[in-house]
Amino acid sequence: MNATSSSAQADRFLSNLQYADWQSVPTVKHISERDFAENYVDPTRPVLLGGGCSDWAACKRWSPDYFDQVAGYLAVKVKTLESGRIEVSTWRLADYARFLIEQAPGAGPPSGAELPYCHDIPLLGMVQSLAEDCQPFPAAFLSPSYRQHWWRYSQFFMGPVGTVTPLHFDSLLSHNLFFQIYGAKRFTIIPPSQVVFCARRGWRWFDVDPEQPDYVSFPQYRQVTPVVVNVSAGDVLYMPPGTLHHVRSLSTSISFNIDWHTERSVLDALAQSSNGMPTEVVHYNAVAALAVIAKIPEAITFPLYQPYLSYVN
Ligand SMILES: O=C(O)CCC(=O)C(=O)O
Ligand SMILES: [Fe+2]
Repeated sequence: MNATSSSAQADRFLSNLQYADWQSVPTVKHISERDFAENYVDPTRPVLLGGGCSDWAACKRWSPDYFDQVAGYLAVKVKTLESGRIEVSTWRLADYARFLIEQAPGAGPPSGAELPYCHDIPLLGMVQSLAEDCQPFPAAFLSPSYRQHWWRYSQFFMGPVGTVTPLHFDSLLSHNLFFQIYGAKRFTIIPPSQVVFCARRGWRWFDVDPEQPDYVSFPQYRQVTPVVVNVSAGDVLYMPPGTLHHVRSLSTSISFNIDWHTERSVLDALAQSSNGMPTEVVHYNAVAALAVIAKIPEAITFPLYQPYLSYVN
């Protein structure tokens, strides 16, 4: 695809997705489900829920060593996120935990795109006791069809200091609730309205590095207003659909997220189906619409949705 057709595609994407053009991320300490829905989810504004999950047993228990103990036998996918491509290898979780424990004191290299990162795996759906560590869980923050088995929809991240997830938005154009359990991460986030200035590549990745923008190659990036949010253990970050995010681990880190749709977000996402959205993503969004809008039972929709949780794109 040449530069002109790629930016024309991004323009169509931009004009269809009419989400808030926020310039800051407030931190709130206590928030009701109604406040969360009315002030953040409905108007598509990000928010940091400071200490939002700090009471969970997970925040006391989880560490690389804990995962060795509770699920060391599991084989997990580990990624290296090189610019432009994702390499995947399989590790025993015990070996990966050992790697983290041995690696931690050395603090790792400053730029970690080549570090092995246990990234985006549905671990809470595989080990039941992990969800029990996350109580009281704010299930009412999610749409009703996700609440009963929220852990099935979660994606887990564990990695060393210095790992980087390059700039992207989440494939389904879903809402994202991100739980930081151990260690800290630095998010650089950009509203979806600025997507056209960030050198989009394919469906959801971007060539600009927000930590060191190359203004010669990407002069339009000067118009972007990135917001840096430090997310510490016990914090919860909410990102609205289409938020561009670049994520750096500031220490050894353990986190998980839940991508979920509302009626509006899934319809908005389906409206992007002809704008370069991969066929698989159209499929998973259609399944989400069956659950969220048509209220088709989870027993039917979840088996159709589940492959999304292992889908690398
Ligand atoms: O924590 C990371 O490295 C990436 C997180 C992310 O991209 C997400 O939650 O969607
Ligand atoms: Fe993401």
